[in-house]
Formats: sequence, C-alpha cells, structure tokens
Amino acid sequence: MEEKLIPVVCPWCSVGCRFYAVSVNGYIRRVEFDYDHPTITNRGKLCPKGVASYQFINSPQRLKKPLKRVGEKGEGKFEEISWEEAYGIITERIKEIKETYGPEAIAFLSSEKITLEENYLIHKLSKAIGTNHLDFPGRYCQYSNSPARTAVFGSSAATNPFEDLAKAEMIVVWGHNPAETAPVLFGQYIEKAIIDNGVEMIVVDPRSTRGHKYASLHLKPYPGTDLAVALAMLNVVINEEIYDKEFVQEKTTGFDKLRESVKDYTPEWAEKISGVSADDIRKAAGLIAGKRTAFLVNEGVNQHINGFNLSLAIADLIAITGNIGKEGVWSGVFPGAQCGFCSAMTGIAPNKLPTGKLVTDEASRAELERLWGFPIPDWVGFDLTTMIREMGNKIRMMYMVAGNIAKSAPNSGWVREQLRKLDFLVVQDIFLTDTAMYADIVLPAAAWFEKTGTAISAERRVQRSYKAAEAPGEAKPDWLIIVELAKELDFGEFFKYSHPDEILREINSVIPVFKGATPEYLAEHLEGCFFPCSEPGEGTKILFKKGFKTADGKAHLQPVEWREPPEIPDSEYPFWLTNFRLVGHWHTLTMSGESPSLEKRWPEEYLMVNPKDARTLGIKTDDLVKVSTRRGSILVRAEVTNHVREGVIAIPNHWDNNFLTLDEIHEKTKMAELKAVAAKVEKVEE
Ligand SMILES: Nc1nc2c(c(=O)[nH]1)N[C@H]1C(S)=C(S)[C@@H](COP(=O)(O)OP(=O)(O)OC[C@H]3O[C@@H](n4cnc5c(=O)[nH]c(N)nc54)[C@H](O)[C@@H]3O)O[C@H]1N2
Ligand SMILES: Nc1nc2c(c(=O)[nH]1)N[C@H]1C(S)=C(S)[C@@H](COP(=O)(O)OP(=O)(O)OC[C@H]3O[C@@H](n4cnc5c(=O)[nH]c(N)nc54)[C@H](O)[C@@H]3O)O[C@H]1N2
Ligand code: SF4
Ligand SMILES: [Mo]
Repeated sequence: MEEKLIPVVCPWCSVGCRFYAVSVNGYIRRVEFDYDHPTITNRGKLCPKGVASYQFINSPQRLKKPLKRVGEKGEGKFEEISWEEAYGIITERIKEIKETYGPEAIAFLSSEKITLEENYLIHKLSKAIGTNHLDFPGRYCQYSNSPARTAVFGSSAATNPFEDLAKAEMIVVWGHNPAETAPVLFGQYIEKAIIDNGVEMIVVDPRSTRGHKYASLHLKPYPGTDLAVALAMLNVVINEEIYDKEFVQEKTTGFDKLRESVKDYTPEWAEKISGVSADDIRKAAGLIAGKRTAFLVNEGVNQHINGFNLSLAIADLIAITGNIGKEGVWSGVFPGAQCGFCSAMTGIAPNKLPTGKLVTDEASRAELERLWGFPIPDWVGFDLTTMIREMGNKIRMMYMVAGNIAKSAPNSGWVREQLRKLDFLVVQDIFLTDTAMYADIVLPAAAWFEKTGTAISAERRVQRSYKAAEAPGEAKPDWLIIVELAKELDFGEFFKYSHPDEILREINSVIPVFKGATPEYLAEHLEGCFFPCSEPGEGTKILFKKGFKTADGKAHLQPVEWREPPEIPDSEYPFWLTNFRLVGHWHTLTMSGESPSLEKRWPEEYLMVNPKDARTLGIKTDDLVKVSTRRGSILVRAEVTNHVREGVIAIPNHWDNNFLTLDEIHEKTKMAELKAVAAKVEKVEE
C-alpha cells in the first residue's frame, strides 16, 4: 500500500515543529522528520512528544459517537445517540434557556487545542447566540504577562524569531523550564546559543532542572515571591544608574514614577521575603543591564495573583535596560499550546471581538455587525473562574470545546461541585474526560491529524497542518460540528462553510493581522509567515523596530508595588507548594496518557522534597505521603532531591495537583493562584 507524506504541525506545544505524517489509507504509521524545508523552526528535530504525537489518535478510548448522559452527574453512565438527536437536544435546550434566562445565562469555552479557524467559529457562534461569556483554559496561562506587556509596550506577542536567541549575550529564563516544555526550542536554539556562541544564562526558579545546568546564576525564590526580586532588580538598576539612559530618554514615558515606586525595595528587603541573597540580586541586575539580554518568561511568573505586578516589573526592567525593539533580543508571551495564539488572536475573551477590539467599543462592534450580518452583545462577559463561580446561578448552560477544567482549573473539588449545578452542559472532546463526566451531551470530535487547519507558534509563525488520518467512528472536525449546529439554530446563512479554507479566507478579511496568511500562501510555504502579515509574504519578524504599539509610540513604564501572595506558609501548612510540567506529558493526561510510549516512561506523579525537609518529616524516596492544603489532600510518592530548595515542595501538574490550588483571582487579569500555596506533608503508613 502506498505511503503518503502529509505535512503536519506538531499537536502539542507552541514551538511549532513540523513533520510529515506517514499515512497509509487514512491510518498513520509513523512520523518522519521534514528535511525538505530548511527554514522551519525545528530544523529536522523532534522531542519525545513530537515523535509519539500520532499515538493518542489511535487510542481505543477515543469518542466515536455522540453520547447522552443517563446516570447521575459524575457517574459516567452514557448512551450513544445519533448526531441528529444530539443537535436536536442542544438546540432545544439553548432555545429554552435563552427564553427563560436570556442569552447571558449561556457561556462558551474555546480552546488552544483547536485550530485558528475553529476558534474563530466558536467566537462567531457565541456572539450569534447573543452571549459574551466566552473564555478558554488559556486564562490560566499567559494572562499576567500578556496584559502587563500590553500596558507597557501596547502589544504582548513575542518580539523576535527564535533564531535571534543566538545573537543575544544573556538569556534570562524566569519561571520557565524550556528543556521540558519547549524541548526543541531548548535544544536547537537555547543550548546551541550557549554552547556555540557563549551566550550566558540566568535562571529564576525554586527548582533545578536539566536545562538549568548551564546557568551562570540560579536565583531560587520561594514560589510567589519573585515580585520582590524583580522590584529589587529595578531598584538596583535605577539607583546604580546602569539603565540605558538614551533609550529611557527617547523611547519611554513614566520613568520618574517608576523610580519613585521602587525606591524602598532594596535587595536586602527582597532577600528577607524571597530567600534570594541580596548579592545575587545585585549580580543579576548588573548582568542584565550590561548585556544584550533575551527574556524567556513563563508560568512560574504568570500563574500567580501577583503575577501581573511581577510581569509589569519584568517588562519595566526589559524597557529600562533597552532590551527590546532590536535584533538579538527575545521577549514576550509564550503561548504554551500549538494554538494558544489562535484563541488569543481571535479574541477568545469575555471583553473582546475577534478583531482584537473591545466589545464595549461601539464603532468596532458596528463594523463587525456589518461584516457578520447579526447584532453583537455589548456587555462584558465572565472570565473562566467567574463562570465556574456562577454555575447554577447566573450561568445555567455551558458549551465547552477541548478543555478539561475538572482537572486544569484551580481547586478541582470545588470545580466539580460547581459543574454539577449547571442546567445543561455540552462537552466536545476527543475523549470522555473528567469534565465530560458532568456533561449532558458529549460530542465526539476529530483530533489533530484528522483535520486541516492553522496553528500559530510562540514566535508568531502561522502555519498550516493538513489532514492525514480518518477520524474514528462518527467523530467530526470541530469546525464542522459548529457549522452544523449553527444551521440547526437557524444561523445557517452566517455559517456557510464547507472547508477550513473558506473560514481562513473570512479570517483574512476580518482580522487585520492575518490578512496575508491566506490558504494559498500557507500551502505553498510550509514554513508559514510571521503575523502581523498585511499581505502574503514572510510577515513581520521583529516587532517594535520603529516604536511601540502605544498611542505615542513609546514604552509606558508602569509604577509597581509589592503584593503578598494570597497564602503564606504558617505553622499548620509550613511548605510553599508549587508545580511543574514533565517533558513526556501534556496537561490533564487525556492525550499523553493515551500515548503508550510516553505513558510508559512517565508513569506516575511524585512529590519533590528537599533532603533537609525530608529528614525533619521522616520520609525517604518512594514513601507514600499525603499532601494537603486548605482545599484538599492527595496521596503521592516522595522523591527526596536537592533539585528543589528547602521549604518548597513541588508536584507535576498532570495528575491531581489542582485539588490543592487556590481559585482566588486577580481583580483585573482574573489569573488564579496556580503555583504558590501553603501546604503540609504527612507520611502515610502502608
Ligand atoms: N511537556 C509539556 N510541555 C508543555 C506543556 C505540557 O503540558 N507538557 N504545556 C504547554 C503549555 S500550555 C505551557 S503554558 C507551557 C508552560 O511552560 P513552563 O512555564 O516552562 O511550565 P511549568 O513547568 O509549569 O513551569 C515552569 C517552571 O516554573 C517553576 N516555578 C514554579 N513556581 C515558580 C515561582 O513561583 N517562581 C519561579 N520563578 N518559578 C516557578 C517550576 O519549577 C518550573 O520549572 O508549556 C507548554 N509545553
Ligand atoms: N495548577 C496548575 N494548573 C494549570 C496549569 C499549571 O501549570 N498549574 N497550567 C495551566 C495552563 S498553562 C493551561 S494552558 C491549562 C490547560 O488546560 P486544558 O486546556 O483544560 O487542559 P488540556 O488537558 O490541554 O485539555 C485539552 C482538552 O482538549 C481535548 N482535545 C484535544 N484535541 C482536541 C480536538 O481536536 N478537538 C476537541 N474537541 N478536543 C480536543 C483533550 O482531550 C483535552 O480534554 O491548564 C492550566 N492549569
Ligand atoms: S518541542 Fe513542542 S512542537 Fe516540537 S516536537 Fe516537541 S512537543 Fe512538538
Ligand atoms: Mo498554557
């Protein structure tokens, strides 16, 4: 039988690697490196997840038919029904709920696991139904750094292509573990820059990982206390007058207010809070100010309630050291999943239009109403955590596509209780997830590899991925499910699509930054283009060369204040608990747990605990321990290791970690406290 090589974008992380799926009769045999396109990101390499990426689509656990719940919520009893019946029930319930409570009782969840086209369609359908309650699990992802960079630079996307890392002199890796979460970026760019070009690295992380071994300086703050470190760095750079005076003078505003706001935050003050020595803070500040520095900032920074202030401080630091708007530096949000930008750039948020404008902006709304042909609600909807809080109250129905919030949202015990309170829940997924257990209707979606669509990597590279396999049973691509449902809801005239190309063409005309990313250009150029791309072509490789995206073109430095983490260890809960990702697993395990080669190598969770703390607790490696916070407890095996600092314990985030985290949110960004809570550990006798 003939083998076909189909070009595919890797379905996992936002490095955006490409490869060929070797397809035989709609079945994928293996993946092969793409050596034909030298300008693609991965330059012929893949990580363990990339190599195993097609395995989960062949899992016998895949959903194959629409399901209707017949047992109690959470029990897992479903019966198979036809698509016709499923659409019928959903349509009826949407109409009923709209009539009884109004469209503002309905909320939609989109996803960074589905394509640009699919995100756009979900946004369009939610607006057609009349609701702005729209969000995605990415709310727990970049929503500190993104609003902070928008406040300072007017836009938050990464400034430079990955290749620029080789031209830096220093790379700051802050709350990020690229060796495991962006492995090909690490191997092909960061490690090469260090080994071949002598680029130095500073790491800020309470843990040590394989990738951190190159660091010339490793700062280990207690989780959630990085803000003190960043404020003290600003204090040093300003007091010692080692900032870029010309850059500050010509390209920024607000310097005096910033100076005033950080004047009391000395390194000695920060040492008491964070446990990082004042000397190390001074050293790091000096290195950053003196060198062409790239900043790789990720979830260790983002996932805190004080992550917004921390991200503002880091953005200020980048600006006053002049490390932006030129070759050889890199900074910006790092959307973790292959389609994080697809959600963000189609306005998947409670206050946005797909054009990126605000729902409250009348002129922008009117313009889109003209293009789409139906009215758009003008009120600001709920973010994901508020939706969960309001389930059974203001929110009566949810339609969730490709998100598993029963495991990925903070305080899982509470989330599950809330899910029970919904009048009606639709879950559209490729597996029967923990969240689907609470659904009334479950719709089987075609997976990555089984559909054509567009992905966008962390370097703003827009790339097409093509269908290489047939979906199992009656599973359908998400875009098609939305189109068919829209027809049932009498919105057929606004959803006349029979192929993702047609949706992409509409996106080209509606969303200005994607104007040039046409289906034809992307098909001819597998290496894609960098958005913003106003015409077919390479697009914009470096941002801010001619000024920032603010009204006056300058960076608006923001004054920043110290803000305590919401929970601080005490005598009852004496440890700082944080979490991290493993190279071989993906978030809530639905996909990597169904990938035999990954599951075999990364079989279970464990608790990292420092040898000194282990001695006090009387525990050894492999002992069973109970980890508790004020929300809940879980049982795990201990791993006694120097790779986590004293006073801190850490757990992978793929299993039950979120039974322990905190659902409190930041008033503006709505980010929850996902990475720093107070915990205790007890040995369990077996
Ligand atoms: N293998 C794999 N790769 C992935 C993913 C996956 O699930 N699996 N998910 C993707 C997604 S969506 C994302 S967003 C990215 C995330 O990518 P990363 O941000 O790299 O992911 P994490 O491992 O969660 O966190 C990074 C580091 O933050 C540290 N950390 C924890 N708390 C703190 C703190 O308070 N301060 C500091 N400075 N550091 C802290 C952790 O020890 C960890 O080493 O990964 C993407 N890539
Ligand atoms: N404590 C803590 N919590 C965290 C994090 C953390 O570091 N610590 N990280 C946060 C971050 S950064 C993120 S991005 C979120 C992720 O949170 P989620 O997005 O909720 O987690 P995933 O497991 O990636 O869920 C994706 C779902 O999509 C399904 N899926 C995959 N492909 C398709 C498809 O083509 N179609 C359909 N319909 N379904 C599909 C999968 O089976 C899975 O159920 O978790 C957040 N939660
Ligand atoms: S680095 Fe990310 S995109 Fe590349 S192969 Fe690994 S998981 Fe896939
Ligand atoms: Mo993420």
